[in-house]
Amino acid sequence: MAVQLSLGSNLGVRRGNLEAALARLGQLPETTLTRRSRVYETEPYGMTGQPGFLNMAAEIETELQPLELLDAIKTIERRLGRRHTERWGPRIIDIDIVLWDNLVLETDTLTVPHPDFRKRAFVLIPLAEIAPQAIDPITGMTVAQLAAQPDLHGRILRLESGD
Ligand code: A4P
Ligand code: MG
Repeated sequence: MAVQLSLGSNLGVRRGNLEAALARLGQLPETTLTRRSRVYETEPYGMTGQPGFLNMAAEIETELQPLELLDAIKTIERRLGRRHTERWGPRIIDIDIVLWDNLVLETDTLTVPHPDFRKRAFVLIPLAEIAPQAIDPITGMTVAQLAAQPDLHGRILRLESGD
């Protein structure tokens, strides 16, 4: 199954954190990293006064079940040194599951599609680079259409140019 992910970092060697996360995602069982977007500097959203974010999108092909992938993602986040953080606060690495084919899932620990992705430029613009035709099963809109909305939060500042 093709699964689209959003990655973000605003602490430490941000570019290195993203690369390390991608490498570990590609090493998961029954999983291949199939696409990755460019890396963008983005405006922090949700909590002001925190360091700027680097964001990117990736696509994997996986046979894992959704909760298995979520567990694996949390392990990767911990291994990369992420500690408990405030909601919306600074983090070494954040990996969110954005879309999982046409799956709609709501459990205590996992909501797919990601509940807030439709309003986030820092998720949609990178994702539109690698999966513009992916469809949000809730609204029926494509990623390209969602990314073209005028009132998105967490806007793109520029392409990343080294930490
Ligand atoms: N969870 C539920 N659904 C999902 C999903 N689809 N993917 C649960 C991943 N996790 C999901 O996440 C909290 C819990 O959400 C997880 O334990 C999982 O069971 P977390 O990553 O531990 O905590 P968080 O990231 O602080 O919370 P949250 O709500 O995910 O934060 P957001 O909404 O991701 O916001 N600004 C810019 N420019 N770029 C950013 O990347 N990121 C945030 C984080 C704020 N502002 C930002 C950025
Ligand atoms: Mg998260």
